[in-house]
Amino acid sequence: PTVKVNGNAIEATLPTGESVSVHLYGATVTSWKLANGQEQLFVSSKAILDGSKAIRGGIPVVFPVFGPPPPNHATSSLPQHGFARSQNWEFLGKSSSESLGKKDSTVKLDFGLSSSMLSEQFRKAWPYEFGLVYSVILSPESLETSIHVQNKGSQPFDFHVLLHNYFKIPDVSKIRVQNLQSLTYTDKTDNAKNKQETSKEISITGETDRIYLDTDPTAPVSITQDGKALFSITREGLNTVTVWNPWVEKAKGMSDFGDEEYKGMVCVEPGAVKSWQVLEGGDAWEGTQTIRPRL
Ligand code: TA6
Repeated sequence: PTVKVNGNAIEATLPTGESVSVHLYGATVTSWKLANGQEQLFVSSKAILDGSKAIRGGIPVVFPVFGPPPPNHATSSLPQHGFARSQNWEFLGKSSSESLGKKDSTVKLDFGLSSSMLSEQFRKAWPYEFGLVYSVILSPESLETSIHVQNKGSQPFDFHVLLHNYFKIPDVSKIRVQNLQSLTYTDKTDNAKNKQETSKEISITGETDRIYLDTDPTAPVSITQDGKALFSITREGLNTVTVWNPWVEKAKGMSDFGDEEYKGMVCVEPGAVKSWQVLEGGDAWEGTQTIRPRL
């Protein structure tokens, strides 16, 4: 694999042609291309990449809180979705390994964010000693991203984590999201009411913002078109899956998102956001997603 630094992004290309690009701002994966050069992730044409706002697209890392922080909580004065996606991470290095017996066929990029790197504002808002290591692993068969959370202090802290995948799709009216049937979900477009998913596949016909709870992480959640999987996601340690499309009105309301762009994207976001993960001082926690593209 070749790995190069391009401004504040790290780019890796496999001998087989696949490539990935990771912005140090938020350790946000902003591009994942298959060997045929086809881009798999959606990044808005109006995304802000100068570090003044979370990148609208790719795979933002959400930590330590998902959504608007609750009142009377350690995260209360953090911005929506926490600080991880809005801080510069450091590139810790690369390693390559083999997959399916082929030497050097995959590449792993590691990124770090620790409490000492936080802005004064965020450190004051959430004064815990922590260390995050985010690994991005590219192979010809998949893109895997994994977040390792370490509590480096003596006090326990609680957190959410979520990998906010923006998938690039040809036409939102033609895709379905499969394998969430019979799960309970929180419907953010309907006063956060909890509902049962009765259909075998979900179509997107309007603003959609649902947090599926207690998923079987080994059951692939798939985004399909005409019965073929465009993406399949399995997880470890991430037992919620959020499905989001802003649709017309919310798209118009986002300055870093084109009015029509909702038609070419869908977010399917593995996370651990049903309840607070509690991490005792000195302990660590890890969550991983593996995304398999249409091959
Ligand atoms: O993806 C779920 C969600 O929480 C939506 O409710 C919407 O707010 C989205 O995240 C984007 O949030 P952002 O803060 O990036 O505009």
